Amino acid sequence: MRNDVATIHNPVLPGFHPDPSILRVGDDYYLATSTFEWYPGVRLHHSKDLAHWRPVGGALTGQLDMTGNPDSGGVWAPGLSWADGTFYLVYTDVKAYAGGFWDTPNHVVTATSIDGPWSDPAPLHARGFDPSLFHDDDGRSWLLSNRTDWRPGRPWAGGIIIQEYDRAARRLVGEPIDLYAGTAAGMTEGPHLYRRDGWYYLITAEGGTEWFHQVTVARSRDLLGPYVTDPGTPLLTSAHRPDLTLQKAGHGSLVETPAGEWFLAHLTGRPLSPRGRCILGRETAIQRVTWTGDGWPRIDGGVPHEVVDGPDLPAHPWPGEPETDDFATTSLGPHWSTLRRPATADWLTAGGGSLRVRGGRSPGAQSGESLVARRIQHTGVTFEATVAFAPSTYQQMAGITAYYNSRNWYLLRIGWDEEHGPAVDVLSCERGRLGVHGPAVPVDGVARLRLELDGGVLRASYGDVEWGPFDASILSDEHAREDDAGVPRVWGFTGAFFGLWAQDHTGGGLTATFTAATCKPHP
Ligand code: 6LW
Repeated sequence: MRNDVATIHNPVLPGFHPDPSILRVGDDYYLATSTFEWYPGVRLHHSKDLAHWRPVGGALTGQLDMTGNPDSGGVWAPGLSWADGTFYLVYTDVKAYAGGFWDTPNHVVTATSIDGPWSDPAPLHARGFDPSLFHDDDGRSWLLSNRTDWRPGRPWAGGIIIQEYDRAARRLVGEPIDLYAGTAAGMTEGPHLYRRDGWYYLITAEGGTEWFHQVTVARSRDLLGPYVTDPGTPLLTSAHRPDLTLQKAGHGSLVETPAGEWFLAHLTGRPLSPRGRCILGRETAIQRVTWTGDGWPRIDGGVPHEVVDGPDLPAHPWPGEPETDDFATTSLGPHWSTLRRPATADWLTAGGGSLRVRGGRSPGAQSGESLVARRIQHTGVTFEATVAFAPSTYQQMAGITAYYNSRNWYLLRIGWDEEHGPAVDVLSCERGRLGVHGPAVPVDGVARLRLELDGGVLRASYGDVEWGPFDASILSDEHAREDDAGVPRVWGFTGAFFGLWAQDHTGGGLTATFTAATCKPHP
């Protein structure tokens, strides 16, 4: 380990940050990750040393309409690139993935600053997902993606395709070409293309995004191929190493420092126990890459490392996030996300020390939910907030949640029943089955509520009263996935969140007022 450089501690982006697309512009590094059914769409981070990252915030709000998107639909793997002073961001807004067909419309937005504003989206094709743009030295740009195949009896992953993209006209031209069929690992996706020493290098994700995930490299002298797979494939995997902390290693993208050092940003997951459940979702890690004499990239041992020598650059840490959000300003901090609709004043207002949330629809509505949440980034962490809410029927409730998707969550809430009037208790949902957990503790309209996560265990409390322990492992990618005869009906691609949630099933939109939301990792 060298002392003169920043040390990378993986994962660099803990909690739900999958499918990293990394980019350098000058001395600045940027990283885009998937956000699925959460707004703002596409999460962006910035670094000066690859070791320390600060959230820039999200790119897409008004450009996206995720009304009715399924759980783990929405914004899948984005591709961030840069050409002629402009950032290009391509992404899929997945409308459907179950039932054989895939509805995967791809779009591109642009901005001259990473802080935006991002342009209106220009439509691309919907032939597959995991889009990325490659800007060649001759000024031409190309869209890569996978190709999906709905035909029964065929593999759904039809390989990697490429099609020219006209930057000035903002549209695809010509026809897509089959670029790479992939290896025996299968499920070839997540393509990113790079140039080095006269070669085109195609990086793909294979083996599926779970335990058998890997990073595959192929190269060609010509952009359109043929691409030859690295004889030492894969570049990275944890498939044969269940003992490692970092699992699911795959879906990578490369970056080169100005001094010519190379790194790979990639997806990883940290299960609660070996090959167990991942409540933190799929996270982002960074590995150092070297090159063999005949020009193939290598990562030490071909496996993901938790501690990695950073680039030969001075360490550049950023100020940490405050533990307590006092909602002093009218805009939400970059750590907050909202479910299936952007944070707009018709249902959500912040400022003056509180966050006011107008009660919305049930989670199953897949639209109009009133949920503001932040990623759980540690397996030992306490989330607290004060809620003021005055329900007058069982059809109104507000409180704090540990949430995975519409079918798996816990809600410590102020609700109402005939016996107690307004009262605090816990409502849970596991694979769509609701449960109410007493005691119901009468409350005069204001309560400071607490959720404590300790590994696979969740406890709820209000004053001296405790609920639980509850099984927190249901808030995981693995439990969220539900299959029909081996075919996924619901994917689990996101991660667990803590959130502030108000529901009003009367249609009246009763408002809950939240103050002092605190998220504190355990020492
Ligand atoms: C991502 C793709 C994948 O777009 O999962 O299993 C998708 N494969 O690479 C969601 O992260």
